[in-house]
Amino acid sequence: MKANSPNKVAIIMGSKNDYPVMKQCEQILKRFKIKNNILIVSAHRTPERLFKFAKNAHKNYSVICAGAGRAAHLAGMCASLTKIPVIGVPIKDKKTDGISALFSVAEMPNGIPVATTAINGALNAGLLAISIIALQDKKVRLKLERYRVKQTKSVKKRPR
Ligand code: RP5
Repeated sequence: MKANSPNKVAIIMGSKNDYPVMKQCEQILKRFKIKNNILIVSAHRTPERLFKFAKNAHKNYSVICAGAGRAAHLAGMCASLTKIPVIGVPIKDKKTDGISALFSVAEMPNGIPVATTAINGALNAGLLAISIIALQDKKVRLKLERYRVKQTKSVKKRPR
């Protein structure tokens, strides 16, 4: 990562139909006041857009969160074209349960890593991006600590 890389996250998805899931990533970043840009970039339907985006990503972003369903090559292809961290979100769509997407995102060959969340795990993708940014940004680190404390306190001892 370049020293002057902006603390901005790219949220990309293969289809506008992935947005209801990827919105959770957007919302958690918003809560932490982390800038983000949301784009539709499809590995299969817009390969040239993908190439241009990923080749230039390091100039604009510090992390990429990439959600896709079915034959989900988006995160892996991005990772092959950039050195900034890529977090892949396998998405369950109308036709599939998300398992094919999970394997497509998780089963990367040695040398090109993609951090993979659970199926539809867009919120955790956002939190992981926040953790990465927190390594270099003290304000974000403190917010993350407060978020965790609040979360812990919100868990009741009994279910009723
Ligand atoms: C993937 O195929 C997309 O990420 C989406 O999850 C899935 C289906 O796309 P649509 O046909 O709904 O646009 O590339």
